[in-house]
Amino acid sequence: MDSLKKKFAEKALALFTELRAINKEHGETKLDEVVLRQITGGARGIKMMLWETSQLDAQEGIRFRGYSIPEIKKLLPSGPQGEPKPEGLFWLMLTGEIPTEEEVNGLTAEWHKRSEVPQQVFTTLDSMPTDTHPMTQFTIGIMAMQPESVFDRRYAEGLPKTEYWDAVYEDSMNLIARLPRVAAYIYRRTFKGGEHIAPDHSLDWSANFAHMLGSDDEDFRSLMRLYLTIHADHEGGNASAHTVNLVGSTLSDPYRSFAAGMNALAGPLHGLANQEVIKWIFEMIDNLGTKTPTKEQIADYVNDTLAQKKVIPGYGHAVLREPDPRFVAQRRFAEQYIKDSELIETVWKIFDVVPPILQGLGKVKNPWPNVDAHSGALLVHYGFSEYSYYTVLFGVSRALGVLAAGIWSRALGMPLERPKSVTSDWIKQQLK
Ligand code: HAX
Repeated sequence: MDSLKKKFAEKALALFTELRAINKEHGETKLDEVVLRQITGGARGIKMMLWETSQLDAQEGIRFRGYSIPEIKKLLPSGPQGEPKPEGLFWLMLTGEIPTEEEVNGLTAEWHKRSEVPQQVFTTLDSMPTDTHPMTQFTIGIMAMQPESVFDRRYAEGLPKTEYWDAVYEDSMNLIARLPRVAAYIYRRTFKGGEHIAPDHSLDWSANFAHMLGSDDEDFRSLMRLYLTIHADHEGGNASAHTVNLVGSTLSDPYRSFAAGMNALAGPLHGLANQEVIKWIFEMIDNLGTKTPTKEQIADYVNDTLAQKKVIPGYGHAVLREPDPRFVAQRRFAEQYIKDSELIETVWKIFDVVPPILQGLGKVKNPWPNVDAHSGALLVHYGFSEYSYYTVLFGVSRALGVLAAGIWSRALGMPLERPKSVTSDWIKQQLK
């Protein structure tokens, strides 16, 4: 048993026992209320699932096992330039403990050991037209690995409930180990004429991914470490995480549940917003005929977009009510590593211009930027301007959070998810 699995087993067994006792004693305790607006308004704020790996506060933003982004940047083992390694975050999400350098290096080695991608994945991807959207290729690539599922095989052999988590752990570790290779393969076949780059196992998970994408730039490696860390988890209610949780609760294996979640991430109101942001900025630049638009020009363009009944991508959030700390972390990265980028200056000007305009509409609950408002400009700076690929990067990172949470769900014996729906007639009856 690898050391992370051993540590997780101890923690999970203790929490399983504790939760059972809490449930027994307080199972009928009322913790919250639901109002009609929540039922008809996308279930905002309704508490209905357990999610151990992170929690989101509307003002403060995300905390991973209690640690904010600035705290994990300081505390997690990092690459040479100080950006945290996502391996460390995965360890933290599973154990609640900040790992040592040695534990993180051990996890990197474990993922390298498991990283061999079955040939059928490449054959399947190669059968797809190269202009297939990268997110479609990504879910196809994930599903092409499903025949390898340890959970699926062991369940068919009669896996007892108490061992579900063990098989889900194996699948999750294998998936995370292989995703960068699959994702890089999609990038190179779609945009680089199919000239693939072999993995380099002397590098950590993020730097190896950067290498297979085609960059060995030290700054880009650092960006990838930060990017893959901060996109990993955003509590359980967001569409991709919730989808993985729902599908996983049917005991569909991690390949199937993760692929389902990636189809949710591929929606423009969710993860695909990262491609929409840069597309919108490029179109603005084209329309205005300048790479250095003034704030007045940007304001006119924003108003034009709104007049066309479209949203401003990268702004707003279903939970957050302040600028997203993931946006702020990316801005800090740009300030530290990147000098004189007209595109990044434009992203910052948009940040000055958009919130008051959205506020002025009187209906937008959060006028501030979210994680997707900044990421594209950073990627373009390092030569990755193929924006239809951006959500795949998000997806590779999101695997860490949702798969860690999936291991927790099976270890805690979470049942089939099955909330209640109602009809409009039922609502009218209740209001009488
Ligand atoms: N531009 C224009 N209008 C916006 C807006 C924006 N950025 N954000 C919200 N609104 C509008 C809504 O469309 C809604 O209008 P209607 O009443 O006419 O339907 C109104 O303001 C109220 O919406 P809300 O309650 O403030 O926001 P929601 O919780 O319903 O939606 C969204 C949250 C993120 C979907 C929304 O803010 C949005 O569409 N933003 C742009 C797309 C985006 O950036 N998505 C990424 C979000 C973060 C994420 O998941 N990343 O992966």
